[in-house]
Amino acid sequence: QWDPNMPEDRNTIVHLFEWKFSDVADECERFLQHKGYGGVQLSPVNENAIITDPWRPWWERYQPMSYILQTRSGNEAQFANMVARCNAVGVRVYIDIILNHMTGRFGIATGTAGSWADTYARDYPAVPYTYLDFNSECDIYDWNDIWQIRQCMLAGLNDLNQRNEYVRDRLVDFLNTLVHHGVAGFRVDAAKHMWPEDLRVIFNRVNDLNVNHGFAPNTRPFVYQEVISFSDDEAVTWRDYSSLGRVTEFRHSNEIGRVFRGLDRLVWLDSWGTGWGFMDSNYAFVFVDNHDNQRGHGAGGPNILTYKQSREYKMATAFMLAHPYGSTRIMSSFAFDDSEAGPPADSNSNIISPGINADDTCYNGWVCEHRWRQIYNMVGFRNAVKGTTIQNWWTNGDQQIAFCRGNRGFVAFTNGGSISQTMQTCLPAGTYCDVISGNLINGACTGKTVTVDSSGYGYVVLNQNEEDGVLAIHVNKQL
Ligand code: QV4
Ligand code: CA
Repeated sequence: QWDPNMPEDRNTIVHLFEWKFSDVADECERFLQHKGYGGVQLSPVNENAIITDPWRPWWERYQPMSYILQTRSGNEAQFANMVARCNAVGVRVYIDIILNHMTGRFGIATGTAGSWADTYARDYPAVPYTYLDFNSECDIYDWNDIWQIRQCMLAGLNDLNQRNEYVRDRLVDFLNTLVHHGVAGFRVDAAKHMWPEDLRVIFNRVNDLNVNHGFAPNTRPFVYQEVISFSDDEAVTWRDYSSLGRVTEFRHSNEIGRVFRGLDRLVWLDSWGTGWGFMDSNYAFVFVDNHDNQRGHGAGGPNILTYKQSREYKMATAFMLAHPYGSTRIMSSFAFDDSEAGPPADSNSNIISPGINADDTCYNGWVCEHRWRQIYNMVGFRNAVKGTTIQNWWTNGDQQIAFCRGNRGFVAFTNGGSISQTMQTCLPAGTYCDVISGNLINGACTGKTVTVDSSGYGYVVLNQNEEDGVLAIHVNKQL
């Protein structure tokens, strides 16, 4: 389904890429619930092949060995504990599920739960799967050929046959185990490489969400499917999957990067969404970057913004969260130079926990974009303006825009030149704390303020040399 099953006063999933379960649970309790985040996306939770060349790359988790819940993030007991703790504080859990394939082909593989597989023979005794459960041993070389995309091996990964009832049963059992533990939905890896009619059968057999974890009876899992497509003329597009759940909108990621890199003008953002060729908002799952394109995998490219371009990245993220288009996700990365490198780990290759600084940011190699003030405060903004539309769109005709979200929030952006003028904020009279330049702490704003008169007008100052080219105020942060 298309609804993420979050509490009413929450929004946005944060992808805690490669985090350990125990750290995720702590983060739900100590941070995410307080900032209004609605959920976390985890890295794949089922057993993966241990890759040693290169040494323990992040992408080893996309090579399943079995459906045993044991990875470098933790085991089944730790998983169950984490989901329960997050649900208890209203933060939902979404799992990255790999239904399309098993491992690559490199001889005998050993998994993170100790399982064994013969990858050339396609023998995975820990499931068990044999060669009978897979599609052809062809490579995808023609990306205009629907049959190849679905029936051949993506990146040389042994391609499961989802038409096979035995395979369907194994996949449904796996998903039902996750539902039993209290997850709220799934990120469907490589959905483009599976037939929608097979996915429909599989999803329909998954149980309703677990009422013991606070879900209403008959609630279906949220589904967001990874389909990379940039044109509706491609062989496979979002339209093939939107009846099953949401679909990743990679054009959003590419275009928002292009705009905030200054390669397009903010004035054109008035038609953001379908006006830019994107899929309908009700189907769209959006993000500024993801774990692939931030490092040149998947649909990477020069436009993609990451934490490495922090000013532009924060501005793009603020725009995404201020705009009503789509269901939103924030990437939370570990720092990397090498695009293959795995997460911060000790000398025994155990993942190490993020350290937390006094100013909420992270250390130990974790970037924690979701803990940047400008980002988490815009999650709060999105909660405050829920259900409203854009109104009073203003622009200087070039690289400056501002708009209201109903009478609940107001935001201004500059990607060139300073703003200093009276504007219609649509807000009730009062003094508001700009949640980009500061925080409202004990009734005082540590950043800029905007005083709004009884007609909704306020004097907005946003200089081009400020740390961030954004100003955002909303009804929940009034002095
Ligand atoms: C290598 C050769 C192949 C050869 C094969 C032989 O490159 O030509 O056939 O060996 O065995 C890794 C390596 C890759 C290696 C492969 C198999 O990078 O070089 O092939 O393993 O051993 C991630 C990484 C991939 C990685 C994969 C599995 O991005 O590099 O492959 O994990 O470890 C398309 C799809 C889209 C996909 C995207 C990356 O439409 O669905 O490519 N995105 C998702 C995930 C992504 C993940 C996968 C799919 C696969 O977001 O993270 O790939 O689960 O756009
Ligand atoms: Ca396939």
